[in-house]
Amino acid sequence: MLRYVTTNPGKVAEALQYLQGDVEQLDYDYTEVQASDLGTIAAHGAREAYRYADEPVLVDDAGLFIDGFDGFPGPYSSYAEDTLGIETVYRLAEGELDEPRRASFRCVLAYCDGEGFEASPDPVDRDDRTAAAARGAEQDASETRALPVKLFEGRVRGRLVPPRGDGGFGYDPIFEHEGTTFAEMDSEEKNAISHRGRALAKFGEWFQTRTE
Ligand code: ITT
Ligand code: NA
Repeated sequence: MLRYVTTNPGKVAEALQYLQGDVEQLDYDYTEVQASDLGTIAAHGAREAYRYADEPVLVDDAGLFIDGFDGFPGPYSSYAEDTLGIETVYRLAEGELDEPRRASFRCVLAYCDGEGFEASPDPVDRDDRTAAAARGAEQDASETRALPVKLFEGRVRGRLVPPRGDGGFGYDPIFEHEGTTFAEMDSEEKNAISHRGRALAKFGEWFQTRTE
């Protein structure tokens, strides 16, 4: 069973809607390494999550990249949401940037199934994340680097607007694409055009040929 690794129920709703039945959430908070690109963070997370789960995993790292802020908050989007909140992120953009306040959402999916990798023989207690993390940290670094990971990226362009809509999650209410905010779409509509939907489409295509 493929595990969609995230602590974010909003992502799960979209991934399950898209992948339909072949996937289950793994609510595992992998270490987010400090890096300026989502791919590095996701790849690292996928290796760690695979070691933890010992099952095929798909890690989803996403963020909002504001053009006029040189891509900020980007990989720090989660931190900016927790500390400032999305309304303040919008107001900062409104105060500093002229219209249209262009931005993109990006999503990188990282797949790892341990191919070419011998998993640790001792079983991982799934209820003990600290022990699992400690065990992970003890793994030899070269062995970790050898774990193959496949990346799939999706992007969507839009502009920042005052918050509208009750759907979606995160920055969706302040991100408008062709006149509609992502929070004004249901998950099917959002998936059809979103960064995550595009990444999921690429993954789905590849995964299907792989399992045929
Ligand atoms: P996991 O790492 O456990 O998956 P997270 O919510 O921390 O959950 P990210 O680090 O990828 O996930 O998220 C970065 C931020 O971007 C966070 O504040 C999310 O709410 C936001 N975000 C991610 N995808 C989004 C989307 O499709 N629409 C709006 N905001 C999104
Ligand atoms: Na995260």
